[in-house]
Amino acid sequence: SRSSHRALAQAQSSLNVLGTEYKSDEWTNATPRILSLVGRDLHKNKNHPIGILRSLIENRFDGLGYTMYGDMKPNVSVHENFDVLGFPEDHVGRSKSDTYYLNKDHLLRTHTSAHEHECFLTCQTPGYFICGDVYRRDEIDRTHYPVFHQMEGARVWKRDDFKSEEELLAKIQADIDAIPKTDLIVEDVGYDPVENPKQDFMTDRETDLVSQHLKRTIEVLVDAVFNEAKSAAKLAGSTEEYLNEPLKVRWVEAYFPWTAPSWEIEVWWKGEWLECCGCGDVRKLVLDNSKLDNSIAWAFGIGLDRIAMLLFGIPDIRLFWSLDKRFINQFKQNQISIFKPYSKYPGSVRDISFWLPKDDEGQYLKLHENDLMEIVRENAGDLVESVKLVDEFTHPKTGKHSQTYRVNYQSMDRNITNDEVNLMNEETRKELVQKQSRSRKL
Ligand code: FA5
Ligand code: MG
Repeated sequence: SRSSHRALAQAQSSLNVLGTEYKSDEWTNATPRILSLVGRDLHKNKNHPIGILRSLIENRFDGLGYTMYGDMKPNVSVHENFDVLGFPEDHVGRSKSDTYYLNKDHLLRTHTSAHEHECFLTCQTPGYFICGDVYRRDEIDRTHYPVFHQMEGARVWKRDDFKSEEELLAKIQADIDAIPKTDLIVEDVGYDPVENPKQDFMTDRETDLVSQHLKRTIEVLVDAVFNEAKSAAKLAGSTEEYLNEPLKVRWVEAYFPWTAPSWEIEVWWKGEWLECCGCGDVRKLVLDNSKLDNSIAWAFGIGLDRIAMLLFGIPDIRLFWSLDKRFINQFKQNQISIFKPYSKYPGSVRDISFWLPKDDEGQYLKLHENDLMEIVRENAGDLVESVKLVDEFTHPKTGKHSQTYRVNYQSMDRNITNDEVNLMNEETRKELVQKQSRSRKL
């Protein structure tokens, strides 16, 4: 059965990821199913929506001084992914419930910023882009998948390259002037000097110019991508209202441990603000430990999958991973085309209810939602469409606590049988019982 496969894999003393051996320990939680997705490299496939979106962006920045990286492996150290970027020890991103660990010192990168340090050390051009697959333990629904793709960008100015501060500022201004103009409608809140402060090592003028260069660069990216999305929708015959409106974006303040000030850009799309990219001026700590101690820089990171869903009209994020020819053959290099559904297969719903176990002190143990998601995912893989908490109950007298989750099983490519669904659901139920008795023993 699937759960005994998993038990076996976890009992193994090491994991091999893209040729590197990792000795398992109590932090190891990357499952065989997740590891089987490492190396699929959708971002390297020029005929796949993710690869097509990547090319669209990279082509737009061709000749503007950026090295394009796309081959960096997703198995990285905790040091690269968190420590070197100044993540505090207690940051939730570091927890086993959010991140896939290979062992206590290594993990599957949770963001492409894991390579910021290395790229700052080695990149020979003023800037770079990195595209890669990233991994996060998360909920299961139409827009969440444990693997998605990010594109990172960064740009550096070395003070030592200039004779004076005036010359440096003039150069950044010239670099801003060289950025193509867009006709976006932009709303910018600036930044709060207390909540989202600039850094002392940068002057006001430097902060202002570096931030302008950052924002104008991301606006070019957003303009290219979303205007392309509009053209594709029009070409496919859509006459929706939003297609005739100018594109609206807004800058909102954000927080990242390795940038200050920090922002996110949101795009007004079909009646709602869509969060698409985090960014900011790189913190001194990161520059210093990357041998850029007399430099100023910006960085951003954008998620590709949700944007590709809009661009290609893809209704469910799982489709990106489909090997069905009816999906794969619809997409061609450098072409944005609207996905034509080949069929819709019925879903099959099962509820799973359980009482939460007590610990030795008589406290009810909490099940982390991501742990439940992982069990369902391991047993059902891409046959699970969504998992939702539909009911919670605390008994008024005993204080006993119960939860009911609703699992929708549905394939993008074929009909699934009741027997199949029952089997997967039963495996999940059994594993929850095992987990419950294990946690009682702890
Ligand atoms: C980051 O990952 C930062 N590394 C971004 C960054 C880079 C900031 C450099 C500053 C400097 P965040 O977790 O917000 O930030 O993710 C960035 C983008 O990835 C989001 O805006 C969103 O578009 C996308 N994203 C995040 N989580 C998911 C998910 N579960 N599924 C799909 N896309 C996601
Ligand atoms: Mg975010």
